[in-house]
Amino acid sequence: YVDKYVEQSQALGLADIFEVPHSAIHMGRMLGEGAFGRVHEATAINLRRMRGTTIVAVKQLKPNPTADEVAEFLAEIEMLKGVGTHHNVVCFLGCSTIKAPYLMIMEYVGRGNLLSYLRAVRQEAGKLKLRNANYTSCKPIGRTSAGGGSTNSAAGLPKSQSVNYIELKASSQSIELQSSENSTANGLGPTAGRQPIPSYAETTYTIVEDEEPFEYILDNRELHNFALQIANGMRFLEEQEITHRDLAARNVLIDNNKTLKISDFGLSRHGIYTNTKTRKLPLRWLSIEAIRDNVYSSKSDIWAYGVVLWEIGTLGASPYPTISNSELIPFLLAGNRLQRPDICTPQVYTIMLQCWLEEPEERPTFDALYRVLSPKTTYVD
Ligand code: ACK
Repeated sequence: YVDKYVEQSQALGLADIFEVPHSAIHMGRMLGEGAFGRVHEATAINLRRMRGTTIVAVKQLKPNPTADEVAEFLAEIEMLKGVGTHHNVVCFLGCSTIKAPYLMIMEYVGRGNLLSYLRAVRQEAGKLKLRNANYTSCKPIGRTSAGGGSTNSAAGLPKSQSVNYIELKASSQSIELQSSENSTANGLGPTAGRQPIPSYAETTYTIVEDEEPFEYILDNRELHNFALQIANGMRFLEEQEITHRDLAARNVLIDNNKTLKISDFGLSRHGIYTNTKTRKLPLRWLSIEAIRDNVYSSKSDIWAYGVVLWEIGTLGASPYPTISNSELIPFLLAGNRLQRPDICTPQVYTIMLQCWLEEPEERPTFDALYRVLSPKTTYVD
């Protein structure tokens, strides 16, 4: 697909092979809005290594972005150019960065984010007792037209994603924080003891979606597999010393084959990173040293991964529902952690607790977690 402007820019070294002309992108419906941008379904013509028309997802900034937001978006695109491909990481396909609106073109992941998926399952399964029930419903649960942000308020869950991101001042130790969101979900308690063998509870629920082969199933093997897939994608990033910094169920996508893909690299950086700006950050997914000292590493991603395991175990609850933002650090420093979700075995809870160890170096690596969670591993009690 020839666009003279892009060709000339490439010839002059002002654009690279990833550059795609706007004329090659036909924007479709909006899929949703994140904290930092909006995502549309689109068709792209003759992408690099993809002749013909491809359905893609296109991320762009919200209207009237600040200079900082533009710089961060372009930095995210630059970062993605260097990330190789992995089946558990959303594939970067190209970008438009010569002319505004700047676009990031990604592989289209058909079933939206994992948080919405878990909450859809919970909404159905929640009508029943959570244990020892077989459940089949023919009620269709489709992808919401503009997923992401709005979720079911019936479950007492937040309506807006933006509540997950709190403005944190980089230099300040005593951080002024907004009041916390409310949620009716699980309460909190002190840390529990450690035991081996990871898994979720054994009960199986099947929620069948009408007309399509895609099923909203809730069973321990599937939840376990979710945990494994996310560890696998993160292991790939860890290997390249990329710190994601915003790992959360809302930033993991699910496709028609139940393959999970880590997305939203908006905050990602190479190596250990000290935040020097005031920016919106996902407080309740952050480790102690990330909140207190602004230091991010694969070990703070590991902390966030522990919270994602908890989100899976609670079918999409919001973390620390009874704790205000300003209470969170004292709460964590006193040794308190999120409580074991009902459908988590003590074994998988042990992994969470290891992810939430105060000393970053004592936390496991993603590689170790992947191996622990891998079905090939045998455990001895
Ligand atoms: O649940 P969703 O539809 O899945 O709502 C969010 C929304 O955009 C804001 O992040 C969706 N989204 C993000 N990236 C992609 C992608 N690569 N493919 C499909 N949907 C995406 C996400």
